[in-house]
Amino acid sequence: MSTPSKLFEPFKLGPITLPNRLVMAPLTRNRAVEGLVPSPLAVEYYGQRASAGLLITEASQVSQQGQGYQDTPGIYSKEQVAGWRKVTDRVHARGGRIFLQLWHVGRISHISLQPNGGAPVAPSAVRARGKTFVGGTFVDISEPRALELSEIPGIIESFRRGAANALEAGFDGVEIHGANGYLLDQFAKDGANKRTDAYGGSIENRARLMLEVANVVTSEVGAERTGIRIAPVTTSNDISDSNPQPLFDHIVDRLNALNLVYIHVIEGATGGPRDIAPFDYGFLRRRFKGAYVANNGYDFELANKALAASEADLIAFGKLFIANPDLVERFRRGAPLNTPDKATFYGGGAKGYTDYPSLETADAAE
Ligand code: 8OZ
Repeated sequence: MSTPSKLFEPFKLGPITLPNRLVMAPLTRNRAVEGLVPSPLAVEYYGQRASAGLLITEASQVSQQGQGYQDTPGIYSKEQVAGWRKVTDRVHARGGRIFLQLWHVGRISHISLQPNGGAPVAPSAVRARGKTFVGGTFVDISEPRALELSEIPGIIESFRRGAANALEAGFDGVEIHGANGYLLDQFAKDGANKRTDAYGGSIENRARLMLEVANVVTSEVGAERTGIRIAPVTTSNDISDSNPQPLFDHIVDRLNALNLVYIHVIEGATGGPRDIAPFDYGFLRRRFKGAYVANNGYDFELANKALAASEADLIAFGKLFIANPDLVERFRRGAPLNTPDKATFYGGGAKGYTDYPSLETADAAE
């Protein structure tokens, strides 16, 4: 007899009911086609995973300026909205629910992707040490320029428009990408933000852009359909903060006041160790009255433990969903899992994208 698992209990997320507690984490796959439109393969890929309690799309830039890697999909053109509509139609036809992740990379970009070959934008002109992927190879991240105060309303507007487009494309909601060293995280953290205006210095000032974005997005689509992803201590994309606990205590307090439906918290180093730095996630959990989505390195056992201890409401799985379209059913049956193939994570076609077998297709093939 296996112990009953809370993972398979339904959960009410704002106006929608999730049939289980498994969330497919947002996963960059670099397979968008002409015009940075999701491809027919993306329709298949998300459709195959519709049994997840909730799907979150790969990060999707809200403007050309917000792009930092080749072949990532956008949510700013009519063609992109039409492409995403095919994805949401397929997921809904399969009985699923899907949010779109709204993204601006800020300084994590390369001039070749930027409008008129200009510098990527950032809170401050501080280059991130690291590489991005463009033109089929890894290249150094470009030197950014600091955004003018007068440009900030345009950034906020691009998120608002992205959120409106997501609804038009049929999404059930949106997730704001506030994590992993991208624009909103760059503003929030003092390793990247050296500004001396209303968007720099104090915690309140550094958190301002993320909260202003959250405010316009919730006004556009409703707080009950808006989540946000944060990564308090991640070191991804050369990001750091000298004192993340009070920063994120403040951010979560303010998100709570805006009634966001969930916070999606990457605990530890994104895709890496969970214990790189001391941080009290329980404090965020207790402060926030919406749902807590936990992510990073969870497996079946750790997920059950976190749910049983009420440390989280939902658990987001990344690599496991890449390799197991029917992860819910595999967990339910205690079936073996397919192994994710790193070589096909970023870019390419069907291989390593839509060809991982489900139990059903594996059975049928026998
Ligand atoms: C992997 C490769 C490129 C981008 C993130 C959007 O870390 C990403 C990303 C992940 O949030």
